[in-house]
Amino acid sequence: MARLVLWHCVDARSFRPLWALEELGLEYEIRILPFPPRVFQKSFLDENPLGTIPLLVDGATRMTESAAIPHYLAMAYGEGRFTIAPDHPEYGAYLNWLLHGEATLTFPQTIFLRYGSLEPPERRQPVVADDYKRWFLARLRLAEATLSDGRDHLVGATFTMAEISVAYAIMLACQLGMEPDLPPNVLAWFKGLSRRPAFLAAKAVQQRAAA
Ligand SMILES: N[C@@H](CCC(=O)N[C@@H](CS)C(=O)NCC(=O)O)C(=O)O
Repeated sequence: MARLVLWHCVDARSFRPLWALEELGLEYEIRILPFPPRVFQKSFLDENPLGTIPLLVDGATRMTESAAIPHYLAMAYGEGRFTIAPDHPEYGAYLNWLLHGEATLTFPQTIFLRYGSLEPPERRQPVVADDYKRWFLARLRLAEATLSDGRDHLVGATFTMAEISVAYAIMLACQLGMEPDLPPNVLAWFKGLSRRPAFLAAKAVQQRAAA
C-alpha cells in the first residue's frame, strides 16, 4: 500500500495536491469520493470531520488544506523541488502566491458556485453569486499585473507549487464559464501550465479512478 493517500473529488480543490504528486513523481493511492462527500459518503466524516477534500494522509500527518499540501510534499519528499527557499529574495512572494490562490481567489469562487448553482433553486441568490464573481475577477488584478511584464512565472524563474495554487483557481473559473472574463495574461499563463505533462497526468488519473 502506498504511504501517501489522497482523498479526492474530480476537479475539486484536491486537484492541487493531485497535480503536485504528479509533478514530483511520487507514489500514492487515490481515493475518489462523490461530491459533496458529507452528503453522499457520510463515512468520510470519520476520516475528516470537516467532510471536505482534499484529505492527504501520510502516516500520522493528515492535511486538509489544498494549498499547503503541494508545499508539504515538495519539502518532505521532493528535496524542495518546485519551492523557493527561505534565503531566496522571492521567498515571501512565493508564500504569498501559495496562499493567494486559495484564500483570495478560490474563496469568492465558492460563494459564486454555491449561491449560483449548488443550492436548491429556492435558496439561490443571483445577486450574491454575481457580486462574488466580480470580486473574484477583480482579485485577478495582481496576477495579471505580475504576468504583464513578459514574465513566464508568477514568482521565481521556473514553475513552483505556488503556481499550482493559483492555476487551480483559473481552472475552476474556466469550468464555471468565466473564461471569456479572464484577463489575457492570466489566461495565456494558465493555458501554458495546463499543457504540462503532470497536469495532463493528474487529469487522466482522476478520470481513470472515477471510472
Ligand atoms: N481551504 C480548503 C477548503 C476545502 C474545501 O472546502 N473543499 C471543498 C471542495 S473544493 C469541499 O470539500 N466541499 C464539500 C463541502 O463543503 O461539503 C482547501 O483549500 O483545501
